[in-house]
Amino acid sequence: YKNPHYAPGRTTMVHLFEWKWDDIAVECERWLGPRGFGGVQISPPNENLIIWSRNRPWWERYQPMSYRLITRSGNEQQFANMVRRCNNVGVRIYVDAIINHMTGHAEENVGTGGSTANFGEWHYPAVPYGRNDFNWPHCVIDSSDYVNDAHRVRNCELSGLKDLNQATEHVRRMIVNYMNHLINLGVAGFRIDAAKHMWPSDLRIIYNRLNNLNTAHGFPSGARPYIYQEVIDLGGEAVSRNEYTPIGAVTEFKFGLELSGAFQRNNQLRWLVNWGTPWGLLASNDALTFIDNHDNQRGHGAGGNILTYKQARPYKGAIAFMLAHAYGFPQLMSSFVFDDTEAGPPMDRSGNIISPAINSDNTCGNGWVCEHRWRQIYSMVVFRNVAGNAPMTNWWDNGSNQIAFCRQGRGFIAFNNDSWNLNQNLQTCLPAGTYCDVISGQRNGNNCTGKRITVGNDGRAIISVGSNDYDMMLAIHVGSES
Ligand code: AAO
Repeated sequence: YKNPHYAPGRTTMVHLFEWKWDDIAVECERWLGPRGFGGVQISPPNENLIIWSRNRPWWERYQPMSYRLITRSGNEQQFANMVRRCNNVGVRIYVDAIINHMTGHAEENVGTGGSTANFGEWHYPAVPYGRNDFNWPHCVIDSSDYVNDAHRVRNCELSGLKDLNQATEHVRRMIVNYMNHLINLGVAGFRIDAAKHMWPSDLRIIYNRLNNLNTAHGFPSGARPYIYQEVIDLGGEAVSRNEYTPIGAVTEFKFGLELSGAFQRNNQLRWLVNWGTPWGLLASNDALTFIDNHDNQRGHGAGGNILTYKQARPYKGAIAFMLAHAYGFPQLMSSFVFDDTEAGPPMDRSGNIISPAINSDNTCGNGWVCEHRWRQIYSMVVFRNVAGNAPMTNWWDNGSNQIAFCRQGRGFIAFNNDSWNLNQNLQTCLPAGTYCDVISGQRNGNNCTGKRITVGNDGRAIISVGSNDYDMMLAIHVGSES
């Protein structure tokens, strides 16, 4: 369950938060496939409660009404079409699976597919679920439970969302049917929402009942779905992330928190010399890594001091470090613009999501940020693909916030987060030649729109990153010769 089954040479997925299926299909074909992205995490595809009383917040997608594939993002036919078209261009689809609970929102009662429920009675006819499918006695998690009561974290409601009992055979069967339906349609894996709120022993049974990935979509025979479980564990929790690594990968929330701190100069970059398990991070193979996610970029979940698109310069630095370093399985966030932390995606007055516009410089409009279309970010996806399994070597730092390292023979990167210039003769571990920095510009035929770096026969080059440069890093790799 720990292999994302990316197409050969691909390494990185992007969360296209609240995108429509038709838009994702074209994005795979015109951008993600050609640029070497490995996959897309999509918003939950199952029917959710419509919440007009809060002007259709983004979080209504986390209020399941049924497992029918019908949401603001599209219907089942559009979903199937997206998965097929993305797989055809080597881009995998990962589903955000909400299997811990059902909607518990008090004010409304109609789902995106027209289904209704009576949650006061724990009755969800469109699945169907009834009283016996939930945990009893009824209780709601309070914040102290996270510290000292694993039982309540698993068996009480997460903020009033009706808490399914995954020990029940009927519940297991409904969940497995839902997930297998998605696997048959060609998805490559799942984010398990709120995994810490379910017992690992129940999850193991559910995972083991999942089908192999669909060979008609290009997966090898016998391939298991990639499973990454959302477990927020920054330490001091009654529920530990280590309870979940035996059954799948886990979202590593410490990763983005620590890198956000470092790139905001709360910690010197030189300490990143031993980035990885010595920092208390999960084993690399177990870790789904990211800087921000859809929750903490707006103060939900493990919020607080996380870099986002709103602090673009240090954010791009942190993302570049994530992608240049060998640790973990990286995921990029692709956001819509927001000030109100509850606000849903760009929509018209009927609540239909408005598609992103694509500008001539490849960036997005219509209220979409599209971090995955920022040059400094998509170029680093290529860097990571090119670096492959090459070891990290030749760490250099200035004892402060200037660092550099190689991915032996494949790529080289330098960062300057100090308030003075970086000017050094450094080992790049690359074959001699002239390279185009993929951060300040890009290669365009024999032209380079960014800085040119000349690597000598000894692999060394003069590296300059000014403290006032637009970006704080410089990156070159095999394939960026110019
Ligand atoms: C909405 C309304 C609620 C209403 C509810 C029911 O906002 O007011 O009561 O509906 O009608 C999302 C939104 C929720 C929304 C929900 C349903 O974020 O606001 O509720 O949709 O519409 C916990 C879970 C984690 C969860 C996170 C948000 O453990 O699984 O809360 N994330 C996922 C999704 C998320 C979604 C759901 C789950 C539900 O990614 O989008 O919710 O499907 C501690 C615990 C964490 C806990 C946090 C939050 O964290 O450790 O496990 O996350 O508290 O309470 C420091 C600590 C850190 C601590 C944190 C916050 O950072 O180190 O451990 O402080 O105290």
